[in-house]
Amino acid sequence: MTAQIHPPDQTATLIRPRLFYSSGSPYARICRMAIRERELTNAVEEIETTLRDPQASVLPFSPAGRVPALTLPDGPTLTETTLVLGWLDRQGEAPVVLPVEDQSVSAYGRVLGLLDGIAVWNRELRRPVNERSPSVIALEQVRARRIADALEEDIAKGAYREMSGHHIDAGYLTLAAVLGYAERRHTVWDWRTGRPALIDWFERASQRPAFADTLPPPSGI
Ligand SMILES: N[C@@H](CCC(=O)N[C@@H](CS)C(=O)NCC(=O)O)C(=O)O
Repeated sequence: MTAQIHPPDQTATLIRPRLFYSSGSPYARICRMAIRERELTNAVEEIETTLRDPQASVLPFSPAGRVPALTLPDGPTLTETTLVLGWLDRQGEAPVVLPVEDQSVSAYGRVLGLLDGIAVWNRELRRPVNERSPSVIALEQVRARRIADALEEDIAKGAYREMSGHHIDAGYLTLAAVLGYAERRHTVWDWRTGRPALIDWFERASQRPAFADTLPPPSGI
């Protein structure tokens, strides 16, 4: 079904920005958690779309057909998680989530690198068995282990922590999204063994309402 962007009985000023998402997407979840953390739930409408589907409701707005995609009332559609977070940061009064300080920018990039790798690994596992690439899977397993080991040290040293006022940044949101994804949609990855700091971090992050409100459905992988 195609989403209608200009209902005839509404003026453009009444139409809210629309965030296309899928419930299983960790990238879209980063933005959905940011919307909740920054108290923008009334300002942005969330629309679920299918993916990899010629009928997907996001496709008329973004030829990439990926989520997140944020369609603005005056026309353009923003894609790519970091760019969508940048737009969300320009709304409302709450502290921004995109970091500017070098250490925090580095921390955000590190977990994005983990998420990108897990996404590739997961995509392989969704293929028919005879179409999977063992070498791609092996590479991504090693990458994930390497990054998770680094994160274990980072967290023990105090990275990815809440800031004053319980505010969190994009690195925090992305780490919550990637571990949340591993928990329910990529359980083949045993990220817990030997990583007590990461386990403890995830337990605390899971208690945030924005996390609990955006849980992805289990995928069986
Ligand atoms: N680089 C993009 C990645 C987004 C992405 O890959 N989203 C996945 C869902 S987790 C998607 O829409 N996949 C559909 C497809 O590949 O056609 C971002 O940062 O937002």
